[in-house]
Amino acid sequence: MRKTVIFLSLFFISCPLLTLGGKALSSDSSPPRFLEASVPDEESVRLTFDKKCAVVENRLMIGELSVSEIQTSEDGVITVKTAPQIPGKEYVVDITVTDGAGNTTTLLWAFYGFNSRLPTIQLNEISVNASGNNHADAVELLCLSNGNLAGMCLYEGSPADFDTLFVFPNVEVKKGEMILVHYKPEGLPEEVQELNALDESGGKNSHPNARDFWVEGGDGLTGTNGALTLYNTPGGRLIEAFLYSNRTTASDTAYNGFGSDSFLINVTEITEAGGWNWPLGQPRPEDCVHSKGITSTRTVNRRPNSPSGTKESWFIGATSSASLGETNTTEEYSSS
Ligand SMILES: [Ca+2]
Ligand SMILES: [Ca+2]
Ligand SMILES: [Ca+2]
Repeated sequence: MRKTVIFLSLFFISCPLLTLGGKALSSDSSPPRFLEASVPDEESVRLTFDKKCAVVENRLMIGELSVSEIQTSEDGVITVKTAPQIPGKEYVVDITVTDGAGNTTTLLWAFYGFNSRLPTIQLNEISVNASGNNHADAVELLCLSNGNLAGMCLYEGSPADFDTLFVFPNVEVKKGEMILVHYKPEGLPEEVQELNALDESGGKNSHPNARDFWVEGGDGLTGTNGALTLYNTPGGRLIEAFLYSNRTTASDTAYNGFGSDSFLINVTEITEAGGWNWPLGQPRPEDCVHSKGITSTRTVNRRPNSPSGTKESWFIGATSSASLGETNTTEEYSSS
């Protein structure tokens, strides 16, 4: 008989599994192995193990959410029907399953309540490499429909390798609303997360008509080579990616030309999710948005009505054209 205890968090995908093994005595000594979990809709949670198993009596809790039904399948899927989840609220599944041969596995798995009302939204302006009196790294998002942001998240990197993860709170947004995520707060009391009015926050680059959020402990975005990814929920579905680089396959050979292990991990994960267009079919740094020429006042701007995940949808704005919280410039920077 073997017992396994696993703590898993959807928020910290990269954390190591904590596995506590017991004594192996019987012939079938392998405990059910946890494979994956997901939240298909606002009234269910799905856990997948490597073999058929059942929930041990009184060993399933999902915070204060009541459970109405548990379905198990031959291929190891356990589907739990719950009371309606609150969008964006953090819940923890605490469950012990058994394979019927005395082998059990205990799992703690954290997730955010399903949000069926995410707005259509895009990355709209990116400020990296910013410094000086009135400038700091930030990401502007544009809401293309009404909705609620709960649980949506922005990675500085991608789920497999990231510097920061910002999870948006439960807040209603309107079509046309702009959101600013600030990556280098100064720790000022006026830097507040704008859950209600749009003019609540002060702080560098805050805007009275845009919704300001601050990445706690953020130390800025990498200046020349990096990835940003927007997901519907931590570790969930990729909404959009932004990749930028000043490298080329001619200038760099390390890590397929991307120059660092982390960057290549991001590129690979985004590519597998179908999040970036590679004209030659394989990732090359020159097919990221070219970062040479970006300054505090020359930010990277999304072209209106342009598709996701291609460098053609972005351009570096002319000097002094940064427009965080406002409509993007149409004037392009020319290095010649
Ligand atoms: Ca504001
Ligand atoms: Ca950083
Ligand atoms: Ca703008």
